[in-house]
Amino acid sequence: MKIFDHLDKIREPFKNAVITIGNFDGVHIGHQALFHEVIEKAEAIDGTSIAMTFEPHPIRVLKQNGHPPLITLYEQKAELIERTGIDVLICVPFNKAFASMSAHQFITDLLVKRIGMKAIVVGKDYSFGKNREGTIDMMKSYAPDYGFEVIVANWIKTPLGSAGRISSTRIRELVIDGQMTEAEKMLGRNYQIRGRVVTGRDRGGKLLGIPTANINLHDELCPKTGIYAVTVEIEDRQYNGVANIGYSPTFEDHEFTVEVHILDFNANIYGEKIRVNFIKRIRDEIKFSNISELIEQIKMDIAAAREIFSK
Ligand code: RBF
Ligand code: MG
Repeated sequence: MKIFDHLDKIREPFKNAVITIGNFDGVHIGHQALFHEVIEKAEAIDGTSIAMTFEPHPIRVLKQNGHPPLITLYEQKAELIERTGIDVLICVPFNKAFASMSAHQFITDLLVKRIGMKAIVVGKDYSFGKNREGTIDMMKSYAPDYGFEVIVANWIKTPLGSAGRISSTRIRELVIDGQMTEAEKMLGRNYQIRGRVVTGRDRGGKLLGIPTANINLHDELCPKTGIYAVTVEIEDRQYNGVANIGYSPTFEDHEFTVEVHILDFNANIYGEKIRVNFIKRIRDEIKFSNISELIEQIKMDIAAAREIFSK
């Protein structure tokens, strides 16, 4: 996949460009279906499949008071889009100037002239441009004169047993609620966080005999506090683990941490970038009256996780 991180880097229109446009936070199965329609159409017209997204996420630029944490930061989003088989990712640096572009200019100058759009794939609720004034009908009204086709994709069916339609908002709610199995169905993969291993309180290994790798999260969505069965990716290897997210209420410092104990592992990984995939929530955090009870419980968590992984 070729990535264009600035519009000026697009020197000439792409051959028979088929495009879809969105924030694609989460690259969930609904987004993936759009990408597959783009790829299919591109194949049919011997064209180029293109995804256009924005960085930073527009809500970060346009919202005055904070914004929801993201399911996928840019690096992971680009990786996931690449995995779908899309030829080109156009990542528009988003700022207020770009946001003020009219829907007309967006279609004619950017999509048609610069990119060479021959077809656009949109979801049923698609709107775009300044104040979301661009609609599917507007897009369709330009199509004959500017020589492109508008393909409105149907919603894909919600996975078995889950309610409502698939959306980034719904997935955020599920993750915040610790419903990782439900989130997994809509993402088409496990929810993942990434971070560098930082120095913790140096208590897990020394005091409890259960060392943990602590990671700092930035803009990423954090699952509900509690204990989880996870897998951990370090460079090209994957391990099983148990994660604890929360305040370790047994202790007095009440510091929020995201930490993972990696099973059957004892290398020093300070400073390394790791990825943690959430498989299943095991329980809430508990305030224990003494450390040996905490250790006993963590040993049971490890056994519970091993049971989950053996399935
Ligand atoms: N700390 C608590 O105070 N209560 C808990 O229920 C708790 N559960 C944990 C479960 C696992 C699997 C792990 C790895 C840690 C847990 N901790 C808990 C955090 C523990 O206190 C922490 O790792 C050490 O204090 C090191 O900072
Ligand atoms: Mg630790």
